[in-house]
Amino acid sequence: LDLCLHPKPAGLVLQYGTAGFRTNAKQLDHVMFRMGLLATLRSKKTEATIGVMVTASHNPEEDNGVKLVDPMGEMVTPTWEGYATQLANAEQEDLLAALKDVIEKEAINMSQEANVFVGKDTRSSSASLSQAVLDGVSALGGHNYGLVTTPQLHYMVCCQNTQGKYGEATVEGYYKKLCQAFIQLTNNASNCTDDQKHLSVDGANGIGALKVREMESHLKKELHISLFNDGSKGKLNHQCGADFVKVQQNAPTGIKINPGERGCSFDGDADRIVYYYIDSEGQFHLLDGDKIATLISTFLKELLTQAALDLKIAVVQTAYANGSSTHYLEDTMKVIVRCTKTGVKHLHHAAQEFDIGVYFEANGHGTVLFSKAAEEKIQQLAENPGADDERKRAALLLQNTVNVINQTVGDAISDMLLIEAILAIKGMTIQQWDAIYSDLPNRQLKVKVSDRRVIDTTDAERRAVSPAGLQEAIDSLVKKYRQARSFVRPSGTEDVVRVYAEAETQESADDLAHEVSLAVY
Ligand code: 16G
Ligand code: ZN
Repeated sequence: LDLCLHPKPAGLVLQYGTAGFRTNAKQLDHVMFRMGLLATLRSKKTEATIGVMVTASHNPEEDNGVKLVDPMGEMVTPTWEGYATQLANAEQEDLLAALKDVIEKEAINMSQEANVFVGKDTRSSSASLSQAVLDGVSALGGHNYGLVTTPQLHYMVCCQNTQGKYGEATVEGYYKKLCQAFIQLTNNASNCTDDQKHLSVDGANGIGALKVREMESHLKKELHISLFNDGSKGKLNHQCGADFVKVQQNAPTGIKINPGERGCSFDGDADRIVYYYIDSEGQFHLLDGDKIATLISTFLKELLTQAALDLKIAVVQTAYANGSSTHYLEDTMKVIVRCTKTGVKHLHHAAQEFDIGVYFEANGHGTVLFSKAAEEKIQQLAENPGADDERKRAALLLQNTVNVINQTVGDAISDMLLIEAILAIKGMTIQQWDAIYSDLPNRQLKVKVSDRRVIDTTDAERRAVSPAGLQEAIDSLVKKYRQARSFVRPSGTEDVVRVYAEAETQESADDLAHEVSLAVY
């Protein structure tokens, strides 16, 4: 193995952040090579298959990034995030020492075999960068999946390490499992018309679009998808995709959608999804991660009641969750709600503590986790010949729900199939779904400061502990408005401080956000 391949530009320092490494693609060649090396070590250490995904998600086409996937398809553990940063930043002459350091600290048996799955998105830089990863995967066991969505790679890593119990570790296997479960679910929606089976999908000109095309034949016409921004002409994430729609609160360009019809947008690596419709007055309505979490948890809770299964269900959110969603979930739905720091790994971890943990970030990243015990109880009931019909029907629906969900990570394709199935089964329109609760008006702002790290937060980022006086200032501003809430936090992906405010009216939310951003300086 030649460590001089893919040399590092001297002095360049990057950080393995919430979303792995992510920056302009030109700066990433050496990082990719070194992540190939690190993934090999991680594989030897865990004696399992490790994933490496080359993507920069919703970032512009010029950027790229890389993320490691641990054996059960989850985000790599924090200690190894630290190793990733150390390896990426070691100057060329120190690389060998940095590698040896990891090997020693983790007592890695270098004669152990390694196996690494590599995937990439559709960015123009992804081909050469994923090749750099493969160059670093010194092990013979490296497997290149080529173009896949981020959640597909997570899924296949999990399948591989559970000896196929979670499914077959191929893209075909993924479509088969999810679509079969989807079709079983929609069999319970017999009076669903063809009109109701129609959905417009904005693929963000990314990998998700390619994969929806690949999947379509498996859907057996149970879902009619009109695909827009399929990558044939437009630029990745440019004026389209889930992040654009969420931030702009507007429809993506390039989509054609009639008043009242459902549309959804994926992000650039298809691990986020948001829904929307345009009403007869031309007004745009967004159904974000909070609305999705509410729909899914309501559905699950109803099924648990019908099945008379005593399983504890919780919804995990972040501080960005709209206050109305939290109220609705706690007060009307009576489910447990937890709040964690921003970033998928925090939500995922919190959701693992319940029988059924539904987690969603407002930006549309989320999934549902079922404990082993919960899956077993559901299965027992579904297969129990003596159970009464209503209970059994509910258990079968729960079983197919488990199978349509990608539990390794938030997945736009899987979430879309689940949402479409729920709407079909409940005979619910997107307007009815939207009307479950009304969002409080809100505003997000970014503030440039000289050093964003001076802001330190607690209570799942809802309160600032430093600099001194900031939280008191926010508290007194919030008191001026009705139903108001506001918080600030340093971004984990950009050199800015983010400000969030919500209040009874849009004007109040805007004013509050503005005033709080002045207090941040
Ligand atoms: C990353 C996170 C996402 C989070 C966002 C926050 C993962 C896979 N992705 O994209 O969950 O919402 O960062 O960005 O964890 P911010 O720190 O800049 O607000
Ligand atoms: Zn993404």
